[in-house]
Amino acid sequence: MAYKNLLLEVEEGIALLKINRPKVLNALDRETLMELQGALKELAQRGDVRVLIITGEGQKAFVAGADVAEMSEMGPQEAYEFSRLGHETLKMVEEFPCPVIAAVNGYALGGGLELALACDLIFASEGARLGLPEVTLGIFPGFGGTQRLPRLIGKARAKEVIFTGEMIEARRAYEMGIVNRVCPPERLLEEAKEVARRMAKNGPVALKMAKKVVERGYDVPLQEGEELEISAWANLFSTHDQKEGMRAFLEKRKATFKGE
Ligand code: DAK
Repeated sequence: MAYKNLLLEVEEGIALLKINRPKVLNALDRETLMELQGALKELAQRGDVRVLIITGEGQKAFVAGADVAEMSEMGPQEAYEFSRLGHETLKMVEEFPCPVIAAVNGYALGGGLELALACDLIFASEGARLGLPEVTLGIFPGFGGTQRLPRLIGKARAKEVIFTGEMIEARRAYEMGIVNRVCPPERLLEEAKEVARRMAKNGPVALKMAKKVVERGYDVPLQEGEELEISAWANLFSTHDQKEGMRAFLEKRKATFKGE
């Protein structure tokens, strides 16, 4: 399907999705969020996608936030609907049935950083700048930033980012544990694709279930998380891929996974 504000390609199981509004630094308006939902549904249904990479078009920005021009005119009802739309979209990213890598190629601000935080891994280019500047606009992060960032880096560090509203360099974001790795700008997409290809070789059902168990288990007491792990792990023994993966190891050959 063709999108107005997104560019989408799939090559050898790796989907590359670019937010494509470079004139406004890829700011997220309602139309783009709705298109994102459409693209995520399309990719999840295809069956041949093993890893998704999300990045921004152009040299300057991943996503510079929710579209301030559009938001500035909203009344409370529209703001409520916009908030729901944003939350639903990021939930779809978080629950996407394969690993998702954010390749942060420039500014990742506000809703843009919140989008990256909904991804499983964040790779950032050396010059990228990240932040949650919402308080400078008289609001606070509303697409999950107040929830996902403290869980990722702890309350004190998250509060520093949220309360100052200041941008941080990619290297500092790495030290804080927001970013998995920092790459030279010309290497960013290639490094994301290399890691994606390595993940894509593994059993798709195992990846999907591992992601689900990490996500669900993170927010529940340890014992409950362990129960989730036990049942999901045992269920894998009803799949073709578990049999194939273990047989291939014993027969000293490469496994051919089917995703079932
Ligand atoms: N929205 C709309 N347009 C934006 C934008 C944004 N977030 N960011 C940049 N642009 C536009 C600029 O207006 C400019 O447009 P023209 O003037 O050319 O028409 C163009 O992109 C280029 O930007 P600049 O000229 O400003 O470029 P600079 O290099 O000088 O500066 C910058 C880059 C990233 C430092 C600067 O653009 C900037 O500060 N942008 C705003 C960053 C920001 O505040 N982002 C956070 C937005 S608030 C909610 C949930 C979540 C949210 C909201 C509601 N609910 C619960 C309801 C999320 C909120 C946010 O994300």
